[in-house]
Amino acid sequence: FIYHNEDKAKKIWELMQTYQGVDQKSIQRSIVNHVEYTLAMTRFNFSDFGCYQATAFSMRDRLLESWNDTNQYFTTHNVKRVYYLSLEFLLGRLMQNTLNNINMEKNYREALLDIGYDLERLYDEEVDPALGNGGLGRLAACFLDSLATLEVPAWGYGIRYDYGIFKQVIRDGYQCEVPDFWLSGGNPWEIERPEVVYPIRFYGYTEKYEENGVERAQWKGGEIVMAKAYDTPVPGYNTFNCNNLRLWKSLPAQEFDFQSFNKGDYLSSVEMKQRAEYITSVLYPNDNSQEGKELRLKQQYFFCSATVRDVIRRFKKNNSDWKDFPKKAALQLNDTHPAIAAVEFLRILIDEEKLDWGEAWKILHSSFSYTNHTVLPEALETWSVGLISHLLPRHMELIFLINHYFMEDIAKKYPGDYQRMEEMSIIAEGDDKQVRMANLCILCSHKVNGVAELHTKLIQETIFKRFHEYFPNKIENKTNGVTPRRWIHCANPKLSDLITEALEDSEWIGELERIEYLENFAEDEEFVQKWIDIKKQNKEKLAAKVKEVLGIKIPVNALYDVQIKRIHEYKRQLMNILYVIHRYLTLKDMTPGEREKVVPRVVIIGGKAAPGYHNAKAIIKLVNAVGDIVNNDKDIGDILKVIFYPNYCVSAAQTLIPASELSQHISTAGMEASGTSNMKFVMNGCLIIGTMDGANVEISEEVGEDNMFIFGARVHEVDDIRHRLFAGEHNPIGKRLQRVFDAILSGTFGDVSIIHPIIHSLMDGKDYYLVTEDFDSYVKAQNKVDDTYRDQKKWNMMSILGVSRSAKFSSDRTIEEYCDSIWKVDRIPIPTPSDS
Ligand code: 73E
Repeated sequence: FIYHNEDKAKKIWELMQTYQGVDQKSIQRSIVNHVEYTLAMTRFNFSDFGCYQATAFSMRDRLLESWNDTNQYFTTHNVKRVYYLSLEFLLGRLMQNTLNNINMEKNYREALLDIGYDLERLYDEEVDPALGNGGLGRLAACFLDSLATLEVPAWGYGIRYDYGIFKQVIRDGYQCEVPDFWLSGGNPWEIERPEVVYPIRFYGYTEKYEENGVERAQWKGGEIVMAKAYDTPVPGYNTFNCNNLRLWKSLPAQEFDFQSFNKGDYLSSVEMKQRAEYITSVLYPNDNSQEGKELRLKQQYFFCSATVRDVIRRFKKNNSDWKDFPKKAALQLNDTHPAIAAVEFLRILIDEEKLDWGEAWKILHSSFSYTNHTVLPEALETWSVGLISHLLPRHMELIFLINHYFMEDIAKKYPGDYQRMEEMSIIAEGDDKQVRMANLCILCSHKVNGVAELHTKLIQETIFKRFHEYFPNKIENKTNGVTPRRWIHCANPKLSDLITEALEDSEWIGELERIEYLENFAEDEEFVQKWIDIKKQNKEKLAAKVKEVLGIKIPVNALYDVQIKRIHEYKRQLMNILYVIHRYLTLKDMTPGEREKVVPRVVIIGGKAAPGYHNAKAIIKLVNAVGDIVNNDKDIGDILKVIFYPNYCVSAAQTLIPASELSQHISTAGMEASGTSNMKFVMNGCLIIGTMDGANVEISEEVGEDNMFIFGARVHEVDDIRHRLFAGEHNPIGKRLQRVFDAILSGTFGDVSIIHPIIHSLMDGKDYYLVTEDFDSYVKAQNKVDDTYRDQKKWNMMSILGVSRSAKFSSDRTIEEYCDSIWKVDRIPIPTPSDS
């Protein structure tokens, strides 16, 4: 070699600098290079989409530098890493976020403008990568941003689905699902890693053998599928550090099964190949409910096995003593979906690394931890013993063993308490024995966390009560958070600039605690006027979008009232639309003069229903049907508009949230674990109407109950009320609500017979979600909203106070808490090459 390694690295860095300069020419050169040489497009005519792709490639080049250096540094310093295992990452578009994080938005905007392209238009060319259902997947994405920003060595691991969450199209008021093949135009952000592949086994059998007097087992036979890695760089805000998101795609083990080929069974060999690829083809579109299909379990194991192997390989590069593993790796399970990773890890330690049970268990237990996101019974995962034994025979044996040792401990501590043993067992007995994945996760983890204070208290006292008694320090709280980079700075750039102007620097974007100084401006007239103007501009932008998408004109001077989230009975979009109908009927009773005095409202509801969730789909139909009547009623005009916003997704949220003035978080108390959009709305100056549920409780503690519209039964009252309702002891339905039901049933909104069975159940007291019970206090809260909105000074003050008191809900705070009390990892800022 002519150069020593370091000299060589320096020389190459200098060469790279000639390519990666931050001046206009360098940026332009790299973009045009990609137009001609990566995309092979002609410079005489490339579309906005072509320009978007080339720009993304040029940005990826930059990211790769810091990404490579970061990983190199972490490896040579043998640092502890966090691994966030999640079946879902709801990333949203990457270009704007990336430019902001690497502080190059201005440079790119100017460079592009100079060659005739508008950066904002390019943002809209990007497909929204939607590899998640809702809050759980979006939380994972916010965590990635905060981990990188806080310079924590961390990798996300997940699945590279060919099809993300379906696109929602509304036909005749009904939801239709259209596949989302998000990769059709290529994905310029990812790097394929053909060299990072692992064989993954399914089915087969276990073989027992003896080795040095010890009985050992080996898993054999079955089918092999390959897992191939795809990496997406995750840059932090205002740091050179760049983390990684590694997603796995399934591939056949070999192109052709030559044996069947030679036997003349060509078609079945191709079928095998397709079966392998099928594993990572589609994201299951259920939020907060389990789909117990074999393919889902296959996805889970496939991704967990590849991930665990990858983590172990990285560990072994620098370490030889297994006892050090927990000092080098912390694996976080995002709900129970990746639970099988724990068993796979144990299997590798015992069967392949030949550790004894005690050692292996200790290593597993000190490195794994688990987040619970829901108490809804239909979402708590169980898998039948039969299915696991068939698909993963060795894992089933290990689960039985884990359970056996645990049951021995319980029997020792509580002799004769069979009820307790039954409750705590991983196995639910019965004709069709089930594995309770949450129990498995709790046992395998040193820490378990809930996602908001109320939720954590609930899991400690209800679903995990016995575990909390037995492991009193295990279950703790980590209130969710959201990244202010995407949810203020990118989504609401004008608000971001105003905050920066008021605080006289932009550091709040990376340290949200600083935003509290905004409180000083809550009554500053000049500031408040700017605040109002920004909201108005955001509303105009949304109104234009609604016009473009739905052809409906919505007034800008109305109160924008928004509920956007997955459609679920517990989230009570039904209560929202019932109230809207009540409002409509009340308006119809009024004289034109009276109507003029009513606060005009635009009610927007958006969200996807799981394709098999009949009642949720019925609610969507009702909202659309109500919109059809109300929006075309000449008596009503602009005083009330009802919009079902189709295909709600991350990029839609980025337009909707900054334009909202009131947002609804109205789940039945105790049912929404946390909610995270509530936090985003507050950060964008929107007021909340909500129940004392999930993180709403903490939001009310921070911003003050007076600055929110809180209503409804409290969590400790819910069980009794429900019991009363179902026992037929319910109060008669109030007059207002009865009138609403009558209007629906008599066809005021056309044929909405799909919702009739739900309405009839409510009238019969079969009201599991307490819609009828909470309706009156909801109406009261809504009246208070109107009264407050009339006092614009007060409203704006509440809005500004909300933003200035939202710091707790930054995911940076959440991640710091995970780092300190669960992962025990340090912040590792890496030096930029020019420093070294
Ligand atoms: O309250 C939200 C919470 O904010 C909760 O419903 C959601 O997780 C968010 C982030 O913590 C959630 N999603 C799921 N469980 N909880 C879930 C369950 C099964 C499949 C997909 C998602």
